[in-house]
Amino acid sequence: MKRKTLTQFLIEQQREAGTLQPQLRLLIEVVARSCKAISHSISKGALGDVLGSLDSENVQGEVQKKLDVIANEMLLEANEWGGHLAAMASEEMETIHLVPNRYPQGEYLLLFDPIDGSSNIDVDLSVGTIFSVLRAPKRVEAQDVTEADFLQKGECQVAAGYAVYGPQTILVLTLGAGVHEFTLDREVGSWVMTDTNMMIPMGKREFAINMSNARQWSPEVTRFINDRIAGDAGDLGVDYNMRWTGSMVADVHRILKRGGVFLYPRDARKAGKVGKLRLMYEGNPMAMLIEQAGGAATDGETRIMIIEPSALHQRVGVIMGDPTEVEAATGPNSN
Ligand code: P6P
Repeated sequence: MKRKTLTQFLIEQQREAGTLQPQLRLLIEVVARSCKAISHSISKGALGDVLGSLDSENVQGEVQKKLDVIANEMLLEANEWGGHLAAMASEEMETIHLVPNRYPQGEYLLLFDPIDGSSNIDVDLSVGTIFSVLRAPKRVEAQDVTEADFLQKGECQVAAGYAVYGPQTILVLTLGAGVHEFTLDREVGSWVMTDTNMMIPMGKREFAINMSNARQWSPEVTRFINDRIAGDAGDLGVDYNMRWTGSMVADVHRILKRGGVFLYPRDARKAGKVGKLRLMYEGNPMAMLIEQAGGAATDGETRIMIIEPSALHQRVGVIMGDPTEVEAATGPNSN
């Protein structure tokens, strides 16, 4: 049977489901095209002078990889002129990026982590791009959006997705009605649907966490992990497996496909920083995808999608995946 392309899927969503406004369809197509270009740059490696770090740091205080900046520029340039966006925000930019006045303003806001797990690039391991789409507020003619307009809860997202650049290049997308997977056909240059209405396989015994942070964990997370390390000799009576790829996108994609749970919990490492991952362009979009696939996503106490943001780059603890596992790792009084 002939496989459906992303364009065909989006046209059907627009025509039949009526859930897809034209500007949002254009946004998804532009982001998907940008991910194709990013994939092409990544695959050049040392041959394309895209490896290594710059002398600069991003707003997170992290050394920027060349591809962090290249991918960020690709997403900005591709999305500026289409008239579908009012502004953009990125892990790599301290402040929001307004669509220049020479272009029409649209009704959406786009947030992204252009290269998630970028330290993997120099050693040829999987990385990803994460994106989140919010509605821009209704505003009077020529009134610019502000950073405050981006501070919307995860459940306000109208779409979310990621590209994972691994042995295949795969785009995973939700418009709020299921999770759908597209694999890049490099010969034709099309995104081809390879999975649809994805649901996380339940009851799979695999967890993803960076064990080197163990001394910083909460008692709940410590007990959760120790029970699983004890395996069939412990209270659970069954063995677990562990994976940690250093890229949230790659780990969460594995969980979507074969189950398990991902944890980057808040830890005591840095006072005031509730975790390493960022709420607006990592926690929220990945939580929307996981929940749409039948999973759960908390910060260790609260459902991520209802957290009221207070800052564009605020951090969040993340526990997401199989709901039974998430519940076991989430502290009491969670909501
Ligand atoms: P660590 C990548 O830098 C990232 O933001 C996530 O993609 C990934 O899950 C995590 O940080 C890896 O962190 O501390 O294990 O290097």
